[in-house]
Amino acid sequence: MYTQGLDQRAPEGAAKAADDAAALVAFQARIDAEEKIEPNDWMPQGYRRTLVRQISQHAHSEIVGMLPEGNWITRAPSLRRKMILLAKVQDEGGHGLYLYSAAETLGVPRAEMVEQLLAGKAKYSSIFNYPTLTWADIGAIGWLVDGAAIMNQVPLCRCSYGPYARAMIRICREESFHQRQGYELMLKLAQGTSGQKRMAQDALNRWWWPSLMMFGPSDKESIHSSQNMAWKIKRVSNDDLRQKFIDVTVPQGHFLGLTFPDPELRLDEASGHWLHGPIDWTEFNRILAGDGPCNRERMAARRKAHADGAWVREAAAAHAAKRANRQRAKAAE
Ligand code: BYC
Repeated sequence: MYTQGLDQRAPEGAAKAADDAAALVAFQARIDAEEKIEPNDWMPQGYRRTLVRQISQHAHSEIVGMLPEGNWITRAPSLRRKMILLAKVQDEGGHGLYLYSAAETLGVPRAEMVEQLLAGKAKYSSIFNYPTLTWADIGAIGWLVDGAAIMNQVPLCRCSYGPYARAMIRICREESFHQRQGYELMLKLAQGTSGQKRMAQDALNRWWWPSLMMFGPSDKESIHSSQNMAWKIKRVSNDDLRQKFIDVTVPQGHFLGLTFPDPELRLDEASGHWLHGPIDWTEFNRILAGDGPCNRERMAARRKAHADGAWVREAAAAHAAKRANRQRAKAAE
């Protein structure tokens, strides 16, 4: 949306000269002074690339993330629950749009980002490659997945890149409602019949470990963390955010009367932290490589939705061209 205003004539000699040491020092000084970087400001190519990577992955996650929950809209147990779920899934679509717009300010058209996703070249969050088997999964996703998302995304409201930081403020407000509706759903089930409680426990058993993986590899294995943190794109490390999430979520689970599928989970009195057992990074890596329980199904659904929506995009483009022509003709009168 802002791409027309961007000066993208840098490549060759100019970009090389621009990326010189003095410019880098001045750029880092702006970051250190907590100034926001805006689309037309000079930025190192690596900063631009990192933001495009992260924001587009984030946008794809929101869009692919509509699928597991969308699966339950027609089977929600009451009209109230159906309305809540519809609104939530629609919110996720909106988050995708804000994020694609934020990424476009860096000079990459949305169509190109979508193409990368559909070609299997772009990542999206590992969490959306798990199936939603029962209604309790909708509660578990709101409570755990949106809970983990908020923990990761609140610090992004202070990201050094202005358009991303501003998009995140609105997204976080909506995610907070999502988390609460998920917890309320889990509470209802946990206080319900023994069958409902079993369903809630089963959903927690299946979603707990994948939720912890959402924060990304351990700090030791995270390739981008140190540069991202120096640029203040990322404010808190993967492991620290994961620990914060565990510390907040475990007491919530105990309040529900549920148990966590981790025999090593225990409160360390000295630090006040809940210590957890080892995370199965083999499973995480398999999902990132495209071989999770639902990777193929998710991509097939996105490709079909994209193909089915081609006529809408064509109609919208034709309408926009017609309006622009009309406005031009009017201006020329
Ligand atoms: N899944 O060096 P690292 C939502 C990748 S949607 C897949 O630590 P970084 C919601 C990582 O991209 C929530 N890939 O990277 C929607 C990198 O790969 P590349 C989505 C992952 O960037 C609907 C490599 O592993 N949230 O809330 O410093 C319904 C090395 O990692 C994952 C965001 O996208 C993963 N879990 O840190 C409900 C937040 N973890 O690019 C809810 C924005 C890591 O080198 N993103 N990878 O090929 C971030 O905060 C950061 O990008 C990450 C990773 C913490 C995810």
